[in-house]
Amino acid sequence: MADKEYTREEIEALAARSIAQPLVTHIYTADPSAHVFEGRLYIYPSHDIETGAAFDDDGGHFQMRDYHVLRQDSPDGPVTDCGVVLDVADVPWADRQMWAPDAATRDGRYYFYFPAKRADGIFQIGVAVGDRPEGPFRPEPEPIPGSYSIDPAVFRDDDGEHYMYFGGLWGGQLQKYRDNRYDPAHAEPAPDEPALGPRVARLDHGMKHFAEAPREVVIVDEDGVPRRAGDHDRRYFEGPWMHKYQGRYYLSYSTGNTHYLCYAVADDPYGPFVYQGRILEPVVGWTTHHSIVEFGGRWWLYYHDSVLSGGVTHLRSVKVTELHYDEQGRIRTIHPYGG
Ligand code: FUB
Repeated sequence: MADKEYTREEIEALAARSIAQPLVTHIYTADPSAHVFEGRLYIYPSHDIETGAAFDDDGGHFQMRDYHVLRQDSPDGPVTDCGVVLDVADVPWADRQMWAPDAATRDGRYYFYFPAKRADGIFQIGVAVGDRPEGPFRPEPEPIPGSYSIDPAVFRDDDGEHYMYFGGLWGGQLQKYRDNRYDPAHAEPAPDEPALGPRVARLDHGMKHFAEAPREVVIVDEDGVPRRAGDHDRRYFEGPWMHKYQGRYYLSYSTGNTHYLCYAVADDPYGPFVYQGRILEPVVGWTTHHSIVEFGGRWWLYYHDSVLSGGVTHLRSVKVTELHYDEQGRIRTIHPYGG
């Protein structure tokens, strides 16, 4: 998971060819979860920092400590940094590594969901509550019971029910779970075995608990065969996002070590999801992570890359670009540096 080295000339060329610019440059931001609340765009990102932590395959160099919220009146308009909305020091159960968050609203309250490591090094997902989309958020004293791993993404269906999709491999620890139980001896399945999928659980109406045990989401090919664990170009790795387009459920995600954003479609929020293709080709930096939101009758991809930091994987910047569908509802692949 070490950085790819770029020369200054290479980075300058990539910056010049970039299809979008960082939303903000006074801080590093990543893993953007964008929502329309009260008619405006609110973006809930990770807040990347440099701590000097050593690189490792478990993402030990991602040592984020707090969260900011960004706001826009339109995707191509100015960005307001609403400031710090939650700090690890204020979360009784969390010790470190505040990774990719998300937010949702119900009955006039706002719920901020975030993964963090407990003192024993195990990731769980917490929730903090506020009265405004820009926070501040007051954390619950304990993580969400039954939650594990990273990258919560909360989707509101048309009937008002909310579903949390979550999970990430390697540093995200998803490979250590089977049937919602942790065993440090578990690893990724063998290459010819079915790949691990993200997990989904419906939230209860209080928004602080699962209403059911998390289920594993299956991604299949057009013949209904589950993706294999060795299919690194297409198997799920981390960063789930759910949106609905023309009545169908679109699950998008990162393939991790092959650096693609891909998607799969289903008729049910639990799946199975049929693999469709790529949304975004690789960006500068090891990770790729996104959200998809409709605003003003158009669709937008919020994503990140590491161009601003000169290619430093754990110092990323959120960007936004328009996303297009063809007549069959297929998403057209985006090339972040043109071409
Ligand atoms: O930002 C830390 C981690 O990197 C996220 O949780 C992953 O999705 C990846 O973007």
